[in-house]
Amino acid sequence: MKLYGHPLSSNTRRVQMLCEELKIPYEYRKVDLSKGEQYRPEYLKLNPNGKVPALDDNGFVLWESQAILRYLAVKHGAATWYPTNLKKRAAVEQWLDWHQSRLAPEVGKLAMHTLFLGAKASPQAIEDAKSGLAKILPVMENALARQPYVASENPTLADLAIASTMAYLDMCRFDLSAYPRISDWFGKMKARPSFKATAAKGA
Ligand SMILES: N[C@@H](CCC(=O)N[C@@H](CS)C(=O)NCC(=O)O)C(=O)O
Repeated sequence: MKLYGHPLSSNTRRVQMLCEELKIPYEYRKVDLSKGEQYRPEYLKLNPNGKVPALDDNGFVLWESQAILRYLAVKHGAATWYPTNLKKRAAVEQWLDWHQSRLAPEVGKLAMHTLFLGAKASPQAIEDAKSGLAKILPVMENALARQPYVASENPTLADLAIASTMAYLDMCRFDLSAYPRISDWFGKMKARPSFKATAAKGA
């Protein structure tokens, strides 16, 4: 199995985290985003969106990191990470959707303008992302009052997805102290070997 990704990509990282958790061996192929390799014709045949990650599982090609998470979890029978029980699975789906449609865009905007855009960064965009997060994060903070992980008593695909994105909040030195349950949860996720093993190296 080949995983095409980039070391600074949180979208790649969540797939790598699941592979670490489930001990799934894979060959890592770096797509150098800084050189525009994601737009090379041979890569666009794998992922026509020009984005990482992409998975090639013995000729079966899949893109969209959360679709890859679901595929690998089902393939490897990882029922604690992706429950088979209808309602338990629906709760994981809810948080995966929340992550992708609510959290990731705001964290992405904050990271882009804080870390990557240099002179083109917009202070207004940073403020907008922070006010977006001030509306979104309380939803997760309240959910963690009910159980220790977002969808369940144990970590699921949703926690991997959220933790991989929140790694960028740390890089942006975003203050999470107003959210004590998120801070505890994030501490537990960061302590997992899968998080440590997938920290950006050789970007
Ligand atoms: N929804 C996609 C997002 C993929 C994505 O945006 N990847 C970024 C890196 S984290 C990328 O490849 N950007 C390169 C570009 O836009 O040129 C997923 O979850 O896989």
